[in-house]
Amino acid sequence: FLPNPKRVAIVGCPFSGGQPRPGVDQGPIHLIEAGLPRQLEELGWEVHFDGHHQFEDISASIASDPPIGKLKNPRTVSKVCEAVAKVVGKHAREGVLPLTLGGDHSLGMGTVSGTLEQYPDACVVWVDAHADINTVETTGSGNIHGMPVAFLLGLGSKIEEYAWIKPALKANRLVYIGLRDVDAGEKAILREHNIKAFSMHEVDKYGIGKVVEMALDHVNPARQLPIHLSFDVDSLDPTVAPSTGTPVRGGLTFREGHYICEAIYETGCLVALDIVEVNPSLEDAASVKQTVAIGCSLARSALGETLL
Ligand code: NNH
Ligand code: MN
Ligand code: MN
Ligand code: MN
Repeated sequence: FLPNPKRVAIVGCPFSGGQPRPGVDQGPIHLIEAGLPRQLEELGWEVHFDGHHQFEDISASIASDPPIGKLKNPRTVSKVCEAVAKVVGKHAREGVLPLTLGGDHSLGMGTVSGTLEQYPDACVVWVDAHADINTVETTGSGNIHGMPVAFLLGLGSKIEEYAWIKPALKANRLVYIGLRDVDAGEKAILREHNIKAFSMHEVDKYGIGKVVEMALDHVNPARQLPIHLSFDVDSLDPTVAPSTGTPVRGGLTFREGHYICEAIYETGCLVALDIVEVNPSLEDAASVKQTVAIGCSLARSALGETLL
């Protein structure tokens, strides 16, 4: 499925409305300024990047976007994600691999929707400390970046503003790696729908090589289905990627994170990639630089770096 010639379109999404901490909207700007487009060119990719996505006036939108139930900024998140789904879908249709740079992880409902439009049988590997599967009913925070997977699966009661999402993702085409901070309501959903998850406990027990193999055996047994990799940098240990909104200790090492990306590239099935939740306004300058550099190197690994 990897495009031939190797063409990647960077979809920069300066958006933070799915969570409360300002600054995550600057993530994509820092990743680009750190030289990601040129780094990917050096790997042999033809890189399309025509500037960061311009959403209609987000601050105006958020100012007139009262909660729906518990959900915060619900209309704004929906509009932004619908626009992202269109852009990602268009790139996928044209045979260009979309690399979405967040921004917060609510964007995942847009990116995965876009992928599934072109590749209805795609599977999703969600690398995260969190399951992001709260429904309208279970969310405690009301932050929509904790909910995109529920929308993609069509779980929870429907809200009109999100009617554009066709819940095309099947529970058996989804797998998690890196979980360690999962809400009680989310655990019940994972159990009820038999969703495969490799938490840090399994990473410790089996090692990352075996975990990725088992994860792919579950969602993509013959390695013939397209793969969407949605990588939340908070899956990494906070000592590795400190500048993120909801760090949780006990996370993936530098190599474990990169190994996941390399192993998925190696399948030849990658069709879309998200790197999200880099927040350059958190922690000191050295931490920001380190986290931005890791965002870039994860993208490079997923696009073929370090394999000999
Ligand atoms: N589960 C919590 C919530 O629903 C935290 C989600 N935070 C994340 N997810 N950063 O990746 O708000
Ligand atoms: Mn383009
Ligand atoms: Mn996430
Ligand atoms: Mn997370």
